[in-house]
Amino acid sequence: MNQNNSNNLFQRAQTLIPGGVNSPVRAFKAVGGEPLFFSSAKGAYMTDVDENQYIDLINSWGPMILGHCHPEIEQAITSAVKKSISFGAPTPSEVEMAQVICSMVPSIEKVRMVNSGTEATMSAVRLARGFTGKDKIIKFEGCYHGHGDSFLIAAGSGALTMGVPNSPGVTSGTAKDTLIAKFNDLDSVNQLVDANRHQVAALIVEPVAGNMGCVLPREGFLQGLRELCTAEGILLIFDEVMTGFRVSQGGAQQFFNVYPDLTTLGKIIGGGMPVGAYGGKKEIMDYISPDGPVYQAGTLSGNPVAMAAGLAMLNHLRNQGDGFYSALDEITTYIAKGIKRQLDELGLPFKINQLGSMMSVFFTKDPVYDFETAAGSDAGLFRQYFQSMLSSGIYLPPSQYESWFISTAITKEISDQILDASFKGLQSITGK
Ligand code: KE4
Repeated sequence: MNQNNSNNLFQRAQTLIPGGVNSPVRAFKAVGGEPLFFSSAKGAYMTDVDENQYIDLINSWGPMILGHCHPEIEQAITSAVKKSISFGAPTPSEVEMAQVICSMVPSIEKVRMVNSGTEATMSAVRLARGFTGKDKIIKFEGCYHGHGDSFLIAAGSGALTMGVPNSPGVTSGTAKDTLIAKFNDLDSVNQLVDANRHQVAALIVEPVAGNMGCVLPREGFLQGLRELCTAEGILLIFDEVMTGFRVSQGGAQQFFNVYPDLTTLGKIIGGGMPVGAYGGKKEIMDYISPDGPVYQAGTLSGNPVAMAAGLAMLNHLRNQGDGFYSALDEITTYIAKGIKRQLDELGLPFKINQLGSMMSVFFTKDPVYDFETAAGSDAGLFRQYFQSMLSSGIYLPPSQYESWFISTAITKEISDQILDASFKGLQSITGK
């Protein structure tokens, strides 16, 4: 495929932007080659600056669950922007957005809007520390909660992809207050709690991990965290930036019937615009300024154009009912089963993890249930698979440590194109 314009843009971008990208994972470092620059997108497709068209299985890392430029989202943005772009003052759309989020996410009684998932998780942890008066937090190896200092210890996603799960620049003073447990391992959490009794403010977890590739919670794991946190006076934070409105209308907490004290949200709630949020029990949320002492603020928080996009998205999801999520699960299962058949036939080692419209293909013979088993997969094989799919016009996440995201724009016909490209690529890799 001709990539000349992308390559020229990348050369220029690297003289102006660190690594030529505004988020590291976009740089294709883990899969080789140079990143593509895109000019337009519609439905299941994105078109790059060389007029190559791709079926998109990243969907902006989750937000585009309805596919690109859905008419309802587009309409909401264009009509909102005719009235105002930003006030920096309260607006009706923020009240409506808070109402919709509180009505859809079971554990949220009050919610504060911010501008990214990172802001949401940073704020939720500060709130937990302020509310409990305790300093330490527990996170899980391989989970990613944005680039806040407290989280860049054993972090997943781009931090892992770039080989810096423990980022320079995070002070030892900060790092000492972040304790690392193993995903799906309740004993590892108990050991940390025992060794840091009465010092742990919060435990933050991706209820379905998406940042070491897609890794599901084992039966009883989330419930076990809930019971442990309740018993120990530790606030349980579900980081649902990725899973919120993705795995069910009420997110992973509704899907698994386990309810946290605080929830962080992002991605889908902005409909593609920069939006994050954190919310939870009234008694905790009332600890946030201006009613409470814990400070958090934002110039563009609740921006009216972003709220319009987010409201259009959430109202669409709310009006769809459960059939919406079972249809997404069905098409994702169709793709996963098709790739499974191909890998079985060609004799490659693999595990496919999937929940609803999140999935990952790991090239390993062992089950993948935490960071260590995810890291045991063959990244070189993934790299070949990624490049073969890209050359066939299928745009996968450029890292083994990312989840694929299926949108409602992916029809059965498009799924068959994905499977054809997959089989062609796997045959070229295996020479069969
Ligand atoms: P943002 O600050 O990127 O909006 O959200 C951070 C975040 C928080 N929590 C979870 C569970 C997340 O998955 C994320 C961000 N996800 C990555 C994709 N794995 C964003 C892509 C990127 O970093 O470019």
